[in-house]
Amino acid sequence: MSQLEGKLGIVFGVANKRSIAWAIAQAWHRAGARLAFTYQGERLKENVEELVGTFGPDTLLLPCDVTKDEDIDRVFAEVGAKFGQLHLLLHSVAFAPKAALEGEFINTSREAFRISHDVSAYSLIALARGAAPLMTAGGSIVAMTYYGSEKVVPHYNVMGVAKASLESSTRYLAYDLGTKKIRVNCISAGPVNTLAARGIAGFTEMLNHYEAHSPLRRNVLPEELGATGTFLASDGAAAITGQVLYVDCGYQIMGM
Ligand code: NAD
Ligand code: 0WE
Repeated sequence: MSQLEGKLGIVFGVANKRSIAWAIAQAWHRAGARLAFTYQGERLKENVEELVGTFGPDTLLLPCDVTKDEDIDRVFAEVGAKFGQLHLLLHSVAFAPKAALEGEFINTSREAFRISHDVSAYSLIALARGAAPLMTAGGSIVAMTYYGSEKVVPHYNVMGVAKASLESSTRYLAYDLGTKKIRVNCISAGPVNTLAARGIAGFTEMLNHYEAHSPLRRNVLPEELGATGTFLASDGAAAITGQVLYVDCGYQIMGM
């Protein structure tokens, strides 16, 4: 019951109670981990404060825009001061300008490409570099990805290309950090109705499509992403690194 007893972790990407990051954070917390959290900016502060408060009044909560090196530096300085060490890091952050997810991929602007890759892929490298010096007893870094990285999902567009970069970065980071016993893996989730999904035209149809065509004939539940996140963070996954684990009710195996 206490797979993560004594582990110290940091979570990036909680926006509200529907966030995948919140589902995984709750699972990590229930498994015994002590967690710090970051939020993107003032707009989300109150929301995240309220959620994180349920883990106790002294839960470390810091602002962090992952496109700002100074924010990242400050976060790891403060986590180092408070925890002294770190075992777990969750990367559950993605963003592409809305217009890039609406039109055709061929019209992706240089700026939309840059922003998508900076927020959704480069940030994993920067966060891993910040966390590694604190992961002195080894660690587990988990990032969230999606199938649109390997197959064309209409309108996912530049986010698919950024997720391909995130998954490849996971492998290169796993190689660099392996000697320090730090593992780096991705969870590729099937569609989940979160803030990031809500604005997407046709998202309900996508949920229906997975329900009709995935081997398990249903959609993934947030608590199932939490359970996989806990497994990857645990010593049961001690020999697993550089992988993309599909938690999608089997959808990814289908050819038709
Ligand atoms: P969400 O909106 O709850 O989470 C996205 C998070 O990214 C938010 O907390 C937001 O504040 C953060 N973020 C965006 N730009 C940022 C920046 N510059 N600095 C710091 N934080 C920033 O939505 P979610 O669906 O929980 O998404 C979490 C992750 O899961 C993303 O990587 C997403 O690609 C991935 N994912 C989502 C689904 C899905 O269907 N919802 C499926 C597979 C993978
Ligand atoms: O990774 C994602 C979505 C990430 C995302 C969502 C938004 C919406 C609001 C990134 N940037 C933005 N920018 C915004 O302005 N998913 C896996 C969910 C998702 O998004 C899709 C999907 C799926 C699935 C977009 C098109 C098609 C399918």
